[in-house]
Amino acid sequence: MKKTLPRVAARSRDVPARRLPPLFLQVAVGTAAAAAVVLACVVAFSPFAAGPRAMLSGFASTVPFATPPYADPPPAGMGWIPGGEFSMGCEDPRGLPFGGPDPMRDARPIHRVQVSGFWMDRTEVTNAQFAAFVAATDYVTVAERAPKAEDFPSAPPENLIPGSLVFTPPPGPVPLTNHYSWWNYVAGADWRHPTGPTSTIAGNDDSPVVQVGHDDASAYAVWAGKRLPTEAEWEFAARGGVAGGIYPWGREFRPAGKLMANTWQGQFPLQNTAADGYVGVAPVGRFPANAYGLHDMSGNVWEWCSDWYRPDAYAAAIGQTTPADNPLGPADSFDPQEPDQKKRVLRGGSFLCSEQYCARYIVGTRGKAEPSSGCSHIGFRCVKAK
Ligand SMILES: [Ca+2]
Repeated sequence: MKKTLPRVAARSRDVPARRLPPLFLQVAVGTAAAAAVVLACVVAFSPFAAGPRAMLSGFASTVPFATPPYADPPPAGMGWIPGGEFSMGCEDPRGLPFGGPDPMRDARPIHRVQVSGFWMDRTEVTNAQFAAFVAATDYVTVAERAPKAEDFPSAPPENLIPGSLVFTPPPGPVPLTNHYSWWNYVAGADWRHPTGPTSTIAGNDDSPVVQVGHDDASAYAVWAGKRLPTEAEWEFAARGGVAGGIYPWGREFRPAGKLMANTWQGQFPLQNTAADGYVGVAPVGRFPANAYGLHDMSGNVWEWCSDWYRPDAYAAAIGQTTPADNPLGPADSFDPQEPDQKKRVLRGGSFLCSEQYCARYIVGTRGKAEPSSGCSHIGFRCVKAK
């Protein structure tokens, strides 16, 4: 696939940005919207939907498997996720407190899925963990490699320089319709220098590694004897056995006034008041774990999943009579917002998520990014399964 220069680059510096940030404002696809209506009915009256209705329409009870963990002792730093049958997807959150402006149409229809048991990293992969991988393998991340001229035929050679995308607050208010207003391609930004060549990860061993593309995350996972989670595994784990939760911890964004995840407070993208204690990434595990012992499944950094992204991916569930069994996602990718870019799924939102713009700290929502896209708010965690 021929890669293209981003609009901002073509307009200003003509820097080749092979790494596009995930798009948060998603456009409804007519077929997907229609499918949502159809399957909402299918699920609501499904004969295989287990248990009583949950509070939200479309969701039925989570039925965990009784399969015991297969490894003894447990893999270090990982929690056992029993697997089971659950309702996957997200209702339209608009109108909810902190629900944000997006209908999240790509997260419907809500449908039944089952996943087998697996181990999952309790936290996002840290700088120290990624450094151990690089030390052992001499791996060079995508952001550290010079873009190839054949991928960017219109770019002048002097612009084919390694770098990555860095969140940069604009100097003043900007429309929230153009995310390039707050994303800059920064030469020399990489996982060791997350916000640019003069930045460092020294002293931040326990912070999540960022500026890693999907290939980088996959390479780490192979080295660690693990793999990236499927989108279904990720959501099952994030829900913690609770059906129809809005967040990994429940249905209130701030239970008893307590902030439960590293998100954005203040006017996005100008000012983060850091009411949760952090302007940017937080060290992993600083916020409460969900019922499966997993930290930061909402917020902090986005997490790569193995699935290709399509906004209509869940339409495959229309007419299903049994739960989708360990789904791997669609066979290919298509994003109508950027049809020339293949995308992989991201989950969980990041420290940039705000009710004014993104709100993808909501547990069933979906993100996406071009696989070579390193960003200062994208990381990952791994799973281990038989
Ligand atoms: Ca996260």
